[in-house]
Amino acid sequence: MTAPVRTRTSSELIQAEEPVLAHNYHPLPVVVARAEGVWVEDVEGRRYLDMLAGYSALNFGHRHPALIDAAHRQLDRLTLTSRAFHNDRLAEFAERLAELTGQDMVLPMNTGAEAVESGIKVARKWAYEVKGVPADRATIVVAADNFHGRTTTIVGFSTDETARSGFGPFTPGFRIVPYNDLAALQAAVDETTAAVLIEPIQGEAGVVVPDDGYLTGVRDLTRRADCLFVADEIQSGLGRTGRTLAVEHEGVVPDVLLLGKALGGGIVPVSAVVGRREVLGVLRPGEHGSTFGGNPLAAAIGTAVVELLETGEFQRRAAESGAVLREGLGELVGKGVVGFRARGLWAGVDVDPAIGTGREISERLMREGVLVKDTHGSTIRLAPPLTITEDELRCALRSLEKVLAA
Ligand code: IF1
Repeated sequence: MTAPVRTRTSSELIQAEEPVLAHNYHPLPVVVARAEGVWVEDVEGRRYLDMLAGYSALNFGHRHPALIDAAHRQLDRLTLTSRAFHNDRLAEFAERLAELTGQDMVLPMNTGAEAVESGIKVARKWAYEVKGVPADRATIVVAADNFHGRTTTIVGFSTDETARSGFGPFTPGFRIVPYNDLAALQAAVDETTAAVLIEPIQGEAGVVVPDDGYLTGVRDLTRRADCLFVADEIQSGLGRTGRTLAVEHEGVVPDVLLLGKALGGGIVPVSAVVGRREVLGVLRPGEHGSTFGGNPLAAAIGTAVVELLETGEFQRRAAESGAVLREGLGELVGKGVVGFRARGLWAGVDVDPAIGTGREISERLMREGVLVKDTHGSTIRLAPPLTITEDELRCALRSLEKVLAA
């Protein structure tokens, strides 16, 4: 008779990880065991408001019924074929995603970094085959303080020493300019430029919202320079800022969109490069691929995610609840908050360092039953599921006020 499975306590589980799990994170001391909607529960049954939502991968909340149902139905039919064969889910996913984003073609991948890497490869191939850049001379312009993922090529053009030191040598062909600076961008673009790759709002940098007109400027500048505007909407997209895509705040249509995180509904990794036919059309059989990219389970869940976004309900809630969030944060300025940036249900909150570091604030909030993540210094990020109610949002803001006043 097998020994009864003794459920280990939170602290036992945290200790058990230590010798066997790579220490590439420093998680808050909370061990989540179950979740629903905006609420998570730890091993001992304590409940927390999840104000991080998996770094915006849980836009629809934990285990949204429509998404779980789509996953269950597909699990009982087919999960993986590889793309050596067709599957009966991928066409609809690609059609619905292209329509939702106003683009022509979809390249399905899995993680955000894979979508970024695939976008870099496609932009370079477009530069050589369509723009006529000499072989191996293509350049891509990125912004300082960017975050696009953790592969060696991507960290090679990061300006965050923690993310890149010790991982060289790096991939050449990238130019870094200050974010939100059109003159600097203009100076960096030339006949070798394949693309400008930027986040419409910089997430890890602390939810940095560029000046009105910046995205329009990038659009105009890249069109005049005959290079691609590649928008990384992996975190800012899919309802987070109150619109389907953050670029919609300026009515800008990039040549290529990179999507991920919430595209998988918080269930499986789903990402995609979505773009114009002239760009994604450069790929021919055998030139790019992925074991899991476009798998039927991912496509079924991705289609259910697109269906939720087609209603406009989540974008509307992010815009309406986002107004409550902005108002609540405004009332905390001068009471421990020294500044904040917000768009939709996404905010970077700069706390007075005298009160504590972002990590210390996160730990105090955890003890109040609210889970957040610090970014840098004394900035914390707020990005709850878009399903959060205004009462739950006010509850989280009251906890923040209490922690700041302590
Ligand atoms: C970590 C935050 C960091 C992203 C944008 C691509 C990716 C991300 C705009 C890559 C991923 C995640 C990665 C995770 C923490 C989180 C994050 F900003 F969202 F908080 F790090 F900056 N483009 N962001 O934000 O997507 O490969 O992870 O699926 O690495 O610690 P991925």
